Amino acid sequence: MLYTTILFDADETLLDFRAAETAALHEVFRSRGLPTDGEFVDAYRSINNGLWERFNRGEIEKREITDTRFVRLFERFHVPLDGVAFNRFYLDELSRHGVALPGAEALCGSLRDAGCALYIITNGVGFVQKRRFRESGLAPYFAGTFISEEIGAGKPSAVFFDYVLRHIPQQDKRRILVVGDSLSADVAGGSAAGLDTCWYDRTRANTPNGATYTVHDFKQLQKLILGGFDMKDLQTLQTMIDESERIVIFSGAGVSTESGIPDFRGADGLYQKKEKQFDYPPETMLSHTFFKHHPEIFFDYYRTKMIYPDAKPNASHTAAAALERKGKLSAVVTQNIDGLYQQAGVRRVLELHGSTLHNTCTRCGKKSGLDAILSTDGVPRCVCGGIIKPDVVLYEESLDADVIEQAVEAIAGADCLIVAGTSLTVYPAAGFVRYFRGGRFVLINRDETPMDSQADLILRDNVGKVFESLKI
Ligand code: CNA
Repeated sequence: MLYTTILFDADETLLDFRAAETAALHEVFRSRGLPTDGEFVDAYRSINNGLWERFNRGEIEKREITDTRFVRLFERFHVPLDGVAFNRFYLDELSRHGVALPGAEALCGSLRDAGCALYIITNGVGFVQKRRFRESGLAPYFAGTFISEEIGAGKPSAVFFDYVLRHIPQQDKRRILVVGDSLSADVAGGSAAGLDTCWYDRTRANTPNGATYTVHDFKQLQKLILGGFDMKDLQTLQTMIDESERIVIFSGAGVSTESGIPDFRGADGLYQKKEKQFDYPPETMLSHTFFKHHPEIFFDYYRTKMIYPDAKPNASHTAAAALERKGKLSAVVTQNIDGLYQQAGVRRVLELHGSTLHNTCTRCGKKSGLDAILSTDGVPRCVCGGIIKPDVVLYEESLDADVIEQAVEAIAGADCLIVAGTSLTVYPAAGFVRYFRGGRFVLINRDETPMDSQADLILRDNVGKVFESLKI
């Protein structure tokens, strides 16, 4: 479990605010002989929502919402009542309606039982939110409640989040997750405070957003928080790394997905997508025979799907560089062709499948860089007229014998083997793992692999996240 502290927004995340608001409005309007539905209630909602949005953008003070929403409504409909006093009446009624969303109590119970500390972070009126929260039955699962009115600032302001962070025991920001339904208040505020965020997109709006994660239901949220690696496993890995002197990292496409390069077989991998613009499966297009017979289609696919000149290394690559600087890494043995380890500063990278950064003329053998592919259209040609071929190992081609020898030697001599982001299904590369004889065989992968049963330690999570959490 990576996140041990969860900061939950209240309304529309755990509490059914819409139901509470509807019931309270109905009650207060009815008791004063005002309409309880139709245009009158719609107008209230639109005034109120507009004010909240302006508050979330920092344009108005919280007081302006509560002091003016009924005043504006009554002005519009010529109701001779005091809107400020009516607001107090309404809030008192609202505080009696605390209804948890279906499944919220089970979620909070499972998170608390797993050892998570839960907190409420809510924009709202102190006594109303507290009472509604008590009414909802969720209060016993929570270690604390932070309400904007009591702090003197609300989400998304830095003042609010700084206050919360100063008042919770967890001081490692990487272990804290903000969960909420509002992109402007919860996601924007949490991200600005340097926290990971989870947008609860209950209505499946699927809006582009800056959240670390998006979930649509509590099941997904529970899996996200509890399904990742355990802190105990992270500590075991940390100890293994601390005690090792000849670490080898054996990696695959999964270490680069967090840099925006899709893998082949993962959930969002190239093999899962229907390639509308291409008539052949990726394995066929990336074969030697296909390159020879259909070079135009090969280069079309290669340029569109295999080259990512703007990709930047992520924590998996920079951690390898840090281990090497400390003298603890013998080599990175990778199936990747993206050059991201070198970009992160790793010096000993054994590229089993070559690299997209290097190319060779099939006629005169002249070497060229990525530019030879990027600055041309169609089939790239050398000055001699020959076809320029990327130095990547295509299906049906053999691996470089010298690279194989070095890789096998590094793996056989390692005291810790970290296999990361690979399905371990592409041979002969995957078979090299079997040369490891040490006692620390670690697998970091989102999906299961055929060698899970042989691993001493498995962390089933995002590999970048795991490396980011280690102290190297
Ligand atoms: P693969 O078969 O696509 O498997 C990738 C594995 O990584 C899957 O099991 C995923 O579940 C897992 N995974 C994906 N993202 C993450 C993540 N963030 N954290 C943890 N696990 C994750 O890829 P392999 O490397 O095993 O297969 C070898 C092929 C893929 C080689 O020939 C490569 O050249 C080729 N490839 C390389 C790149 C690249 O260079 N970045 C990209 C795509 C494919």
